[in-house]
Formats: sequence, C-alpha cells, structure tokens
Amino acid sequence: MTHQKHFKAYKRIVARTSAHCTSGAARALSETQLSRPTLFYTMAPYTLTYFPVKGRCGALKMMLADNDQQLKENMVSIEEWMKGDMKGSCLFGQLPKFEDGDLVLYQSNAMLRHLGRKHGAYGKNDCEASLIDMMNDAVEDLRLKYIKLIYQEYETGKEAYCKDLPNHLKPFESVLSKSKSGFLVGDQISFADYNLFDLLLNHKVLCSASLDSFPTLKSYVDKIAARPKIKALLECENFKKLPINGNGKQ
Ligand code: GTS
Repeated sequence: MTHQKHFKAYKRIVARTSAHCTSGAARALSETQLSRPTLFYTMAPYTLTYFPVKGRCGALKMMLADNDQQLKENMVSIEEWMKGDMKGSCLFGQLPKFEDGDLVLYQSNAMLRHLGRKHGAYGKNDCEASLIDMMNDAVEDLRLKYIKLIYQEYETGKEAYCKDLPNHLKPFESVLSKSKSGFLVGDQISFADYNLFDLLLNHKVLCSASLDSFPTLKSYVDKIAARPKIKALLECENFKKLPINGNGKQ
C-alpha cells in the first residue's frame, strides 16, 4: 500500500473507531497521531461489527471504555444487511459480531463474559462469577421484555410496561441495597453492572420516572455515570448520536 493509500485507509478506521470514543485516549486522537498508524493499529485489539445503534452493545462499549480499551467498529447499514450476504455469514444470522484476534464471537452476553474474564470484571472467585451470571441473566430477561415492547408493542403496550416496571426493578434494588460496595456482586464492578446500568439508562428514557421509587438504583446509576471514562463515553457526540434502537423508538 502506498503511504497515501495507507493514510486514507487509516483515517477511515480512526473515523469509525473514535466514533464510539472508548476512552479519553480515543477521543484525543488527533491528526498528529494519524501520522503514527502502526502505533494506532496495535491499540485496537477488538473489533465490533454491528448496526449503527447502541442496542445490545452499549454495555460492551462501557466496559471497554472503563478499562481503557480501544475498539474498532464496523458499522453495517440496514441496506447492506438486507443484501443478505453478511447475514448468511453470521453464525446465528444476526449481529453483533465481536472479534478478539482469531476469536470470533456472536451473542452479546458471551461478549460481555469474555471481556469480563479478560478485564477483571467477572468476580474474584467461582461463587462470585456464578452470582454475576445470575444477575446478568436477570438483566437479559428484562432486556428481552424491553426489546419486545420497543419492536412489537410500543404504541399499545408502553403504558402497561411502565406500570409493571417496578416489579422488575425491585429485585435489583433489593440486591444493591444489601451491597457494601454499591455493585451487584462482591467489591468490584462486573460486566453485569455495565449491562444493568445500560438497560437502566434506556428505561430512564422510556419512562422518565422509572427510578423515582428506587433510591438505591438511582444512586447506582448516578455513581456509574460519574466514573470518568464512562462519563466521557456518554458525553461523546459520536456515542450520543447513536439511536438506542433500530426502529427509532425509545
Ligand atoms: N441473542 C443475540 C445477541 O444477544 O447478540 C441477539 C442479536 C440480535 O437480536 N440482533 C439483531 C439482528 O441482527 C439486531 S439488534 O436487535 O441487536 O439490534 N437483527 C437482524 C436480523 O436479521 O435478525
């Protein structure tokens, strides 16, 4: 590749990568740094292929940002997806797809677990890991209800969903109110925390009063949102501008 071509390709990668601002370092990428492509390539060990939405990847991006990890993002437009070739190439016919070197993963929760294992966000021992799994499965149960509402019942079901929401939030409030660390399990943040935090943010958008009767959940959200690298990600224009869901409902 000529120097010029290399630079152009590199700029494209930077545009995509800094699009989600995984960390202050990513946001700080400047034209000056563009003249050191080799250094940059070695900084992004992970690749995410997904639609241009927060969707099922908000928690993953938060965990990476919080751990100062870079992410290369390939955004797939719906037009591209509809051609079918990419769908056919995905193990379960769906995105997200995550790559860590030669390892290719589908299933967003498997990605969270993989990164939790690698970045010290999967508990201190087997029992903590099992409790984290349990909490993350509970987050997934609620996420599935949320997705069903958003994609299938938004107009007819939103009111009833918001009314019933406290029943689904109560167990999380209960676990957190007993936690000394303020995290779901043990004394450090886990992938289940990033996942719950992401889903609670979605619910604050859906039903603005959703956390009003849950003081512990409310301060949990505030505390995680104030972690400097999470705060930087949440404030980053390129992350903010991604819609939460693919159909524009939120
Ligand atoms: N269980 C999967 C996961 O957790 O990764 C679900 C993935 C999924 O539902 N992907 C949707 C998809 O690929 C996109 S999104 O709901 O995550 O935004 N849809 C396109 C299709 O053809 O199914």
